[in-house]
Formats: sequence, structure tokens, C-alpha cells
Amino acid sequence: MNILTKFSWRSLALKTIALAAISSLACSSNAQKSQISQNTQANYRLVPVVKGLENPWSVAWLPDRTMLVTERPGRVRIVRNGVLDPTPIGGVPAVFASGQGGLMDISIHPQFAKNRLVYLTYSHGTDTANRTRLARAVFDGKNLKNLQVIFEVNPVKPGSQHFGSRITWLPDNTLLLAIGDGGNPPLQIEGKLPRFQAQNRRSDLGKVLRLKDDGSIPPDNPFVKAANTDPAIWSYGHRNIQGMTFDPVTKRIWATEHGSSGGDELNLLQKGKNYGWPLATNSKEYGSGREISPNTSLPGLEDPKLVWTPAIAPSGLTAYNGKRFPQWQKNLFAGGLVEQAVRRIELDANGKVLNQEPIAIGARVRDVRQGPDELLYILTDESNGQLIRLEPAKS
Ligand SMILES: [Ca+2]
Repeated sequence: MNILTKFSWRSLALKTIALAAISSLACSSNAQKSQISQNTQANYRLVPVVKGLENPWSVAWLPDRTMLVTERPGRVRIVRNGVLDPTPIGGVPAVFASGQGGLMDISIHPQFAKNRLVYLTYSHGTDTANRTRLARAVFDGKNLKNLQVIFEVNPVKPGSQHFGSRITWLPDNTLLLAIGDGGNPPLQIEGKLPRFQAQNRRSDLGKVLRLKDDGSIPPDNPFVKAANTDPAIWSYGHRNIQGMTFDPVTKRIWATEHGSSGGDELNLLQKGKNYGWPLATNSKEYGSGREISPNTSLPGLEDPKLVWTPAIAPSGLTAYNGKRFPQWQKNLFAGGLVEQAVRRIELDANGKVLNQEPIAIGARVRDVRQGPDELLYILTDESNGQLIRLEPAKS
């Protein structure tokens, strides 16, 4: 493991990939082998909890610590006491399972103990016209019942890229919903490249939206009184957020988003702000490597707190506040699909990034969460995907 203290991204990123590749070989031969996190000297090991999940996307815990895991083709699985129930839960809506789309995030209502409401995001539609939907349903222990689609993205888009779609609850019981820009060139939406949706404030695409728990618009959203503006918008100028979390200690909202070629970002989300895509970006066009914008920063646009070039393809994000890894409190943990690692990110009291290091997993990481047992849980994006627990190694 290396320590990324300097910001010479190109050489450090290459070194990181080399080390991650070496570590992943070591991991795959012995998943429970202990590793040492260099800059905090935290001993940890990776313990496989469940195997045989098909492209798992998200994990959520019920109050009794039962885990619900989405599989992208369109199933929700139950894990009780570390055992995967062979029967998927019933009542899951039909999804448009293609490319990046399918059944995606799962989240339980903050008052689940009273209302038993479960929230799902999924792509719906056809190859030529599809969109992300947010639905909620009552979970009776075996099935979802009374499923209601409480929000759907406008406009529709073609193709099977950039759906978002993380759900993050805020303390006032509203939720944030991250929606991607709709896809890469040469796809078009309304006669333009999808990326221009991110700056189109009439569109839900390329946005973080804030909704009440029934899908309606909170009256204190930043643009409810603005002309020609979608009142659901919380922040805009996003390409494709795949990791988002609210830190209950610092009250900050963090999100990771994919760049095109390079230029992946960690952003500190604030109400009403513009995060730049595609007017200011560190990423380049796929294939040609041409500039997307001559600007990496512009007045009035929020700069990322961290840029990853080459791309790590961040997915899943959690703010760690547990007691099991006291050295890691106040750190962010970001999964990486391409890097096949979890980035541990150290922040100062103002939210400035001080340091980061990759924790090699040896497979594409789709989600990373802090569990109710204050350990870290990781989902790997594979046809035989795993749920892995990251726990302190016994000394
Ligand atoms: Ca940005």
C-alpha cells in the first residue's frame, strides 16, 4: 500500500495501479489475509460474507440488521446472519436491464420501524426511451407490497448509460437522488449531446434532486421560485454520480462522479450550486482524448475537492464514524470499479482532502457502506459478485 501525500497525479496514479494489481493477486489467493494500512497502521482483513450475487449494486440494513441487496438484473436478495436466502423477495418492479441500467439503489425510510417503507431506483423503458424511476413499497418480511412510483426522470433518453442513481436521506426526512447526464457521444437528447442536459435547469438529467419521502417537491428547494427551472433540483452540472453520502457528524454531503476519460471527482454538495459539467472538467473525450472543455475551473462553478486521473470509476461512498477503526473516523471510503479498490480519504476539519490511499479489493467495487456493526461492507460488481466485510485483523 502506498501513501498518496503528493499531488503529482500521473506518476502516483500509475504507481497506485501497479500496487493495486500486485495486492489484488495477493487478495484473490487468500481473501482473509491481513493487510496493513500504511499511514495509520490499521490492521485489517477482508472477509467474504456472501458469494453468488449477480452484479450487486447496493446494500441496506433493516433495524434487525437483516441486509437487503439489489442485483442489477432486477432482484432484491435477503442476507440474514450472514446467510443469503436463495429466494429473492417478491414484488420488485420490472426493470430495463441493459448496460449500466437495471435495479440500482436501495434505501430504507428513516422511520422504517414504523412504516416499513423501502425505496428503490431502477431504469425503466426501452432502448430508445428510458429513464430512472424512484419507487417505494412496504416490505412485509418476504415481499414488497403497495409499490408506488413516486418520481420519474424527465426527459427520457436513449441508450443504457448514466442513470445515476444513489439515494441519500437528510436529517429532515427529505432525500437526495443523483441522476446522470444521460450518456456519452454519439447519443443525443433533444438534438444535442446528453452532457448539455447537466446545465439545462429544466431537465432532471445531470442533477442531484431533493424530494420529500412521497416524491413531492420540498418548498425550500433552491429553485422552487426560479423561472424555467425544475423545482426538484438541489445541485446541477453533474456527469454521473455513483456514490453519495451524508456525514451525520460533520453534516456534509459528499458525492463521487465519473468523468469521461479521467477527471473523476469528489464533490462537497451544497444547495443550489453548479458543479461544472461539461463547462469545466479535467476529463477528456473517450477514444480521441480531445478536450471536452478548455477550462478545468471557472468563476461561479464549484471545483471538485479531489480529481482522479486516470479514472478510478468511483461507485459507493460512505463517511466512516464507527469505533471499530478509531484511526479511520471522519474518513471517507469510495469504491472504485476500474481501480478495483476502496479509496480511504482523510479530510481536515474544513473538509479539505489531506491524504488518500487505495485498499485493494481485487474486483470491481460497486458499493461501500458502514454497517450497523461499525464495520465496512463492500459489494463487488461481478456476475458472481460478493459481499465482503472489512474488519480489524486480530492481533
Ligand atoms: Ca465538476
